[in-house]
Amino acid sequence: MPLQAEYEQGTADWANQQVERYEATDGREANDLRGRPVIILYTIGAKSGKLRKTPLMRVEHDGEYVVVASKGGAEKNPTWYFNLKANPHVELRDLAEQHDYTATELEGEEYATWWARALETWPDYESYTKKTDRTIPLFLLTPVGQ
Ligand code: F42
Repeated sequence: MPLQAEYEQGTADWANQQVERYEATDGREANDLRGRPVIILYTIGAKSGKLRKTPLMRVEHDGEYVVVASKGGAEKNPTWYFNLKANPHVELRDLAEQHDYTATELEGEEYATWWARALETWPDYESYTKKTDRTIPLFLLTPVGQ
């Protein structure tokens, strides 16, 4: 069941522009960051209840995805982290495919397994861990009703 809420843009213009181009071309354009694959995550705002659209690196394995709440190693988690905690029903667009998923925050061995997969997509994540004391959250997105 697709998310039903009014879309409200975030405050990162470059991210908003990437979302617009990605959606307008079914992922044929604006589908990467420095040549590495990008997906679009759709969440419901924890406070606003608005639909939020966030481009993130594509980390996928056997039909499941992980999204990495790195925000470039910033001191605090990105706000979409709080959206996922409050509303684990999300949508993810991978090029022309858009489906519903349930988000679960990872820890322990599962975290380590998926962290290694995330580094394959975007090695810079490792350097982000040196910029912040927080453990960069990972969310596993498991398909709903596919
Ligand atoms: N960010 C990552 O964290 N990981 C990635 O892998 C990643 C890849 C990536 C690839 C391409 C690209 O263009 C951007 C990429 N980014 C990546 C950046 C990502 O798209 C986000 O810009 C970044 O993670 C910051 O997310 P954010 O949710 O903090 O967005 C800010 C910029 C924002 O829009 N803030 C809004 C604002 O008004 O300040 C609020 C957005 C929001 O969701 N508000 C919630 C609500 O209720 O609506 C409030 C939630 C709360 O409880 O505070």
